[in-house]
Amino acid sequence: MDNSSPQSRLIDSTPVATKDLSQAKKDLDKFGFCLVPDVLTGSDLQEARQRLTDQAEAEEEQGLSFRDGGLDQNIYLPGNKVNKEAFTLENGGINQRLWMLANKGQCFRDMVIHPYVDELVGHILGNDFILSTHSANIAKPGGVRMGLHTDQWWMPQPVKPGEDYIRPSQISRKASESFLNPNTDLGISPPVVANCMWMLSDFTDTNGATEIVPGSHLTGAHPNQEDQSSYPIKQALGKEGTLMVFEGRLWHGTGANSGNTDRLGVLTTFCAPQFRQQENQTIGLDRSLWDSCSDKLKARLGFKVWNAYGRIESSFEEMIEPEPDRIGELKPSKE
Ligand SMILES: O=C(O)CCC(=O)C(=O)O
Repeated sequence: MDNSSPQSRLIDSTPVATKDLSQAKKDLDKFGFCLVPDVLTGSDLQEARQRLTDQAEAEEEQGLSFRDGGLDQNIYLPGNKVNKEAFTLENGGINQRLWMLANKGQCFRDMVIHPYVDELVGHILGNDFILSTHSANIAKPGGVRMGLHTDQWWMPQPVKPGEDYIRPSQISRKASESFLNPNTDLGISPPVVANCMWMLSDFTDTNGATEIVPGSHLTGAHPNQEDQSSYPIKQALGKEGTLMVFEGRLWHGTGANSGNTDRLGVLTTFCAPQFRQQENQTIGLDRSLWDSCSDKLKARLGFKVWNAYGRIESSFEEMIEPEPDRIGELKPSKE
């Protein structure tokens, strides 16, 4: 293979799960992801699994369930508009997604501030990262491949000085030419997102373990959404309790579940503090939880001001409040 082609950076193997965090960081650098076994064990694992399955059942019962991964789901309407009605069991959805887990259990809030997250996500993003999405994906029997994508599909590609570029707000999930076949002589974009997959059940090659392409994070390219048949796709396999951390440029997606058990995964996705969170954690946080949130959790949720970004009034503010004093239209007392 041509050594300068993006494909030459792909690696035909996966890292061995390790509790040695310095090795895990090397794996992140080399493969784009790492696997840490037994991060959740015993009652912690049991509690997280129970909380997730109870919440999932209740959301289904109450008509709140979001389902994707169905073979016959009619996701697009004419004109490429997303069909909002498609994401239900009745309309062919299989995998159950749960959103805004910060509101749905202490065990989920604990994941956001876990020391391994500080270490491994911090290795990718530096210390001040914030929560982008906290969701679960229960990959159920019959669910199909999600398809490879990156978690920073919106990140502008490097350009030559003066060269035309895709206007940042026009970047689309369907990668265009400069994303599919980038000129890597210009360098590649750094990771600005990092994702944690908490395996609350075993992840196997039949129950939908996450598909990944090792080394794809260094290609500068994004995967083609139309045809992925030539990519050397592997799966991130692990025992229950394993934490997989992967960086935002890695090509990945949910695998097909051809087995007969649910694959329980929680995805805690972080971004650097200058980027927009996918779920609006600051507006979305259940206000009754505020007093019990540690400063560290508040910071991760996005309440901490970063270099004057995210503030409301004074740029010296360090932490914003969920119900801040707002200064409205004022008039001087003597007019
Ligand atoms: O469920 C998985 O294995 C990965 C999910 C994913 O890539 C996504 O939701 O963007």
